[in-house]
Amino acid sequence: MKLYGYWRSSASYRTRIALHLKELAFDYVPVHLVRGGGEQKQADYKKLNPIGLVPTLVDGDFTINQSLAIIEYLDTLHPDVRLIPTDPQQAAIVRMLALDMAAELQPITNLRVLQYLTGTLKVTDETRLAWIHHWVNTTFSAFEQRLHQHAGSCCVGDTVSLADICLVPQVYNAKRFKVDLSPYPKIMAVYKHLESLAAFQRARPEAQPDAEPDAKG
Ligand SMILES: N[C@@H](CCC(=O)N[C@@H](CS)C(=O)NCC(=O)O)C(=O)O
Repeated sequence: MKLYGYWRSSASYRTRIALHLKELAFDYVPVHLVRGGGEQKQADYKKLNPIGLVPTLVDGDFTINQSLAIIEYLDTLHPDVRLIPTDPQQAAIVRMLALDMAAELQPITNLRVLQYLTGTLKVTDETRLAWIHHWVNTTFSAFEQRLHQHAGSCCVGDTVSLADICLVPQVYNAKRFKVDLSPYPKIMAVYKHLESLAAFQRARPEAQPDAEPDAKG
């Protein structure tokens, strides 16, 4: 399998975590999201993903985009380590938490949205940062409450699931943009536990071959 991604992309990060949890071998193909205006927008890459976003998974002659679709595909093919529970209610809770991160928060803090804010709408860097902080805090406040209802050491009980896979990259981003995370002790306790797991460590942005030198470690 081949995974086209970018070290700091949260959707790529999710997919890498899933692949490592399932111990599936893959070749990682970096797509630089900034250099030259963004390789994701070039015609060659758009043959793989017309939306011009990473990640893309290529499995033999099958090509698929959208990290959640990729992860569900892997979960169906390789169910030994289940990322979405079989119990319908538990599965719905896992998907609800995953979508809080992947559908409500990530898209409005994505690179192209931020570039539109500063490039086209000419907002200042300070306003752009205020936008990020506002949406992280709005989503994390609700998520913190959800975790009080559902979490153990992981987002849902003590079993790693798609919810955890979606949470970790958003906490990484929040830290990157220096959001104060002290109001979210439950999120941070779950994050700390997940960070200690080998699959999450292998998937970390800094551990990827395309990580920028000063970020490696
Ligand atoms: N819903 C998509 C989101 C993909 C996405 O937003 N990818 C970002 C990186 S996390 C990207 O490629 N951004 C490039 C850009 O905004 O131009 C998924 O889960 O795969």
